[in-house]
Amino acid sequence: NSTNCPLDTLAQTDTLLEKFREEVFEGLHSKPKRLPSKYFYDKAGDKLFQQIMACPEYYLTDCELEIFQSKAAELAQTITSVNGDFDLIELGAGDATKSQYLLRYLSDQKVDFSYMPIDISGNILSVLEKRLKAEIKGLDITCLEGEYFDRLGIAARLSPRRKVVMLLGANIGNMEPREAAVFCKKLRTHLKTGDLVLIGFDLKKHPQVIWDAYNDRAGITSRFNLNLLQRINRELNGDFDLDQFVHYQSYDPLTGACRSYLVSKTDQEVLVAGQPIDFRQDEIISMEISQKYDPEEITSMAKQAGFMPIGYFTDSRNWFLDTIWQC
Ligand code: AVI
Repeated sequence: NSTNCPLDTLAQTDTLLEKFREEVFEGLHSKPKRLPSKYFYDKAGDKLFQQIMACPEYYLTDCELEIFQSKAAELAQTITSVNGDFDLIELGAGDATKSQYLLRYLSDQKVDFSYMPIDISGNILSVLEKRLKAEIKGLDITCLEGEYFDRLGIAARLSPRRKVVMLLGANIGNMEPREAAVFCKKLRTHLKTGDLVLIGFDLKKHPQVIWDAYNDRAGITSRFNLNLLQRINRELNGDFDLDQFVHYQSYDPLTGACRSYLVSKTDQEVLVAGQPIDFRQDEIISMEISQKYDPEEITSMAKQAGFMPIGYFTDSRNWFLDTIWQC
């Protein structure tokens, strides 16, 4: 656990900051300009995302919560249908809003497992660890701060037990479909025969429902996007004027791509770490994709990556799908 060693933590913070700087410059020098949405989640971004999840329009969390609350026993049954103790690894665990129901169920059933949440936000992991330890007596938990595959390698070295890897919250939707396919193949190479993955996908549905979820009336999604400019100001010595950019969201029901942009209101020059970046009026920065899928597309992605789907769990409206794949 990297939070135990101050020197390691400092070195890691330096590397993460350097990577952030590189990726921001790469994105702002691209045509069209883009910024990686994985950097939305600093302390302020974590808070804004919590607020998004509580928005009436943002159905995703409620749907997946319903699946975990009402189908914990079925999920657990599928997971334990493969023999042996296991490590339950959660990629991008956040505050474990959904997975906690599965953790509680498995603990109540006296199933032997350890929980290993992986998240890029050390801040959210320390909150999570404290809360889960208090709420689920005897839970064996090891927090791993950093990028998914780095930490997955560490998890494999920490214990020889079989792995059950969860990627919930439609996090896979924040990758371009091509990248998601590559990600699944890479995930497969980190796992052994018999290991499982449990992945949450947001499904295609009425376009208006999707569009509304990313255009909440309270404007929190807009602030969530703008917060990345604020983060660049703070961490990379930038001078973005947040009032000079506006959030714009699109959803294409043909492809399932739901995309967010920031649009420059004027011609302007912004300084980032001393370097000038020019914006024309109405020029966009592409911020995030939240891809929506058909169940058929999901099954084909699983098979192409070398997984066999062994369970499909949906909410009562069929808006969200958690699926379990076996290696
Ligand atoms: C974390 N992720 C799955 C969210 C989503 O729905 O794409 C992030 C988000 N962006 C805007 N609202 C929520």
